Amino acid sequence: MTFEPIMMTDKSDDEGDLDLLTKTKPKTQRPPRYKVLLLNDDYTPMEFVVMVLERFFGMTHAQAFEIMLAVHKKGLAVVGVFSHEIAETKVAQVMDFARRHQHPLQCTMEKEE
Ligand code: TYC
Repeated sequence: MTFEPIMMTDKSDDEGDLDLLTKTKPKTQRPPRYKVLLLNDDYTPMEFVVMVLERFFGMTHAQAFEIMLAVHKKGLAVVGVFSHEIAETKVAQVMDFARRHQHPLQCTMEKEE
């Protein structure tokens, strides 16, 4: 007794969903992340910026002082990366806190990559 190979010319017969499993690249969608940036200015007191970083970004005093100095020297720094909603909330909290204390401190967000 001999076995003849059967030529499959129509992938609709027994290949089924294997096509999807083997040939379709799974594109895992990750939600976009947003950098929150703090901008330097000439008037906002250093201690106020340190307080902002401690209060709204959960930094220790030493971390906050380091980042504040980086902003002061370089003009701006990323102070955190968050989902769109959290980033928006952080920016609003910082801007509102600065406005209430009459400091011109600016905080913005931008999409990562
Ligand atoms: N440049 C300010 C000063 O000399 C300090 C400062 C730091 C302001 C960081 C804003 O995001 C800032 N008083």
